[in-house]
Amino acid sequence: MIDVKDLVSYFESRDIGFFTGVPDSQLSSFCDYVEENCENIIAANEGNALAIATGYNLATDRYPVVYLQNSGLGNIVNPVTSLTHEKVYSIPIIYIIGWRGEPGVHDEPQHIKQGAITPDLLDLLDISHINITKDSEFNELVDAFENDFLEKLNNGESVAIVVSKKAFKDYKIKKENDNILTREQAIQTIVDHLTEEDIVVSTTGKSSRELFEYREALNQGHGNDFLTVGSMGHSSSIALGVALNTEKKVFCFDGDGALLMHMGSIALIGSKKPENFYHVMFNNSAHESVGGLPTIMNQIEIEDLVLSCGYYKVYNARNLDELKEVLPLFIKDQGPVFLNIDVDISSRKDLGRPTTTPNENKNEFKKRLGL
Ligand SMILES: Cc1ncc(C[n+]2csc(CCOP(=O)(O)OP(=O)(O)O)c2C)c(N)n1
Repeated sequence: MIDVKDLVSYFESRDIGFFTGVPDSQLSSFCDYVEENCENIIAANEGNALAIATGYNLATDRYPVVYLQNSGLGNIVNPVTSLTHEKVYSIPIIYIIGWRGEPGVHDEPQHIKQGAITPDLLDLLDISHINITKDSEFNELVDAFENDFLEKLNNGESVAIVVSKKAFKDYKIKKENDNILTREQAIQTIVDHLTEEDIVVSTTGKSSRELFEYREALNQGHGNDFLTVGSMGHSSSIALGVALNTEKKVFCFDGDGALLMHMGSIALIGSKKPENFYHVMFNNSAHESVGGLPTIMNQIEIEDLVLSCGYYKVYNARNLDELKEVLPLFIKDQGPVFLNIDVDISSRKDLGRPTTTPNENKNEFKKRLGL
């Protein structure tokens, strides 16, 4: 196991002190530590982080650190191949990558393919990498940098530390906001107001897990719900594609981190104006599902943002009473409309995961749409 404090101290001894990325549960000790102690920018998406890191390097000549879950590798492929690669601008980057779906380690379906191709993908991108596991010693990492990586960085190449489960010692900072409603209460309250006809497209992380568990508890089946278990940030675009092709009401259950990740989608929804589109955002201004580090959503005037994109109306709820009051109005309104629900940064410790496969869910969902 590696103490994140030792790793960051080592970086500092080599004049490496700028961090940017998207939080990951497997990297939570590292992410918490740099958030508390270092210059750190939590980016909207991983490509965004890489671009910020590039600007930092251009302006300082120092090596930036970009951290991400391996799901985010897809978001960096374009800026790696067309911006930072040696064949383009040769920007040296140190990546810290959480390895979900590592072969031989049990994980969820959305991580399996990306987990299997992670080392090969890094090879294809010409990013040298070292894997650290719970058995790794700090010295191995230092040796890799001293004997190999620092020289590569000096030549404009990029390097990566690929982090297996439990490779970092625990380090945790407290995260809370002033909200009182839980995301799970909000999800259950909305589901209670939906009809058998209404469709839900839910976002990546615990929102989809909470929705799945509530449908289980109600014995309603899962055919009305498309769970966007991977592809963070895309649930609203999936919902748009569905809404434009069905007469049913389509509810997107979004997270603030997910909405920020691909915020262009709300401009598209606002311009296409599907009248059956109901966008709900569970707003904790945090990436709760992966440890609770902040997003910048609480610095945004959501109403101005969404209305300027072309939505007709924005509703707000800060507690259960307000939610119960606005829900009937929201659901009766003509879309696209938006409901911002302020929720706390918490989830149940014993929250389960979908017990049916993504393909089973997809087939049920399509059947419900009449296919
Ligand atoms: C492209 C990509 N990057 C990162 C992740 C890891 N990840 C899963 S859920 C999540 C946080 C989601 O935050 P938000 O949308 O605000 O929802 P919350 O968990 O707070 O309800 C992250 C970063 C991912 N699945 N995919």
